[in-house]
Amino acid sequence: MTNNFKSGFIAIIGRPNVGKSTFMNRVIGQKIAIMSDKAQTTRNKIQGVLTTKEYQMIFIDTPGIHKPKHRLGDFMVQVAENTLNEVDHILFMINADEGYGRGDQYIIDLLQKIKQPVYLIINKIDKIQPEKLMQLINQYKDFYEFEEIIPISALEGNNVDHLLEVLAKQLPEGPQYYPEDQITDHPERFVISELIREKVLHHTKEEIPHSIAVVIENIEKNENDKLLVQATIVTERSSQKGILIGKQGGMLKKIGQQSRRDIEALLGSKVYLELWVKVKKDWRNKQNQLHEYGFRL
Ligand code: GDP
Ligand code: MG
Ligand code: K
Repeated sequence: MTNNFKSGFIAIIGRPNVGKSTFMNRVIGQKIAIMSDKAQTTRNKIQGVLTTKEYQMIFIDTPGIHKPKHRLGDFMVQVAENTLNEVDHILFMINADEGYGRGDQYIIDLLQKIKQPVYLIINKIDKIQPEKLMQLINQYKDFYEFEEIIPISALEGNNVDHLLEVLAKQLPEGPQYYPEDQITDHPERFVISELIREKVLHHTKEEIPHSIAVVIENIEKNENDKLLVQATIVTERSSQKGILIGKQGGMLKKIGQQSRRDIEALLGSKVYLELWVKVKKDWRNKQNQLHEYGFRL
């Protein structure tokens, strides 16, 4: 791997049926690494990993954002918002043939709070006239300051290469997070860390805000075919560490038990989870540590 290998996480959001899956299939093709469908609503699923010699793009689905009809709990909105603030790029996909709808407004409102670059992907351009496309572009331009507006046809492949080139250019330098031949049933560090982080946020709502990271230190099979997962929750202050551990370790135990259950469901295997809490002052501001934790803020 060369020094200037690039990598990053890309969230794809948009109403149902706008063509997200079709786009993923087009982009990843044979190389697709679909995560287990067992992962449920509040989680961020890795849709696929695209690895070339120059870069690795990890595409993520953020399910909470696809459900504008339901009244979302604060927590789910928070998870969605956190995810969107941690990825490198956001692709907001719309269906050219349908145009603007209430579901889009919900997403646009959410995006107002996000600082990451957002690309508007107008899909299904094979179904519309050029005039209609111009209309859409002008309409959406007023809604939000998109990094770029890119019309594509995921089904026929029009302009998809261009989109990938644009994204590749903007990716930060970074490690190859996943092996080139990433396969489905392999333990997924990122998803596991998100599952744990979700429990932490859930149980500590006010006290522990965004200032935590979960690092998966090690995953291995032990003699009994149980999967050993060792993870560290990184906080910024020792007071936060205290809260996370709780009275007689009660909080950490609760977080651990619930995380383990979810990880087992995800991987379909018995899991032994070891959780630690570490304090790293001001980690959010330290570039090298952010790197270590797989974040790009
Ligand atoms: P998702 O719900 O956002 O994942 O949407 P899907 O990828 O499942 O696509 C929904 C429907 O739209 C499917 O029938 C696709 O074949 C169709 N579709 C997706 N992309 C395009 C496109 O670029 N052009 C056309 N004409 N149809 C598309
Ligand atoms: Mg889909
Ligand atoms: K933004």
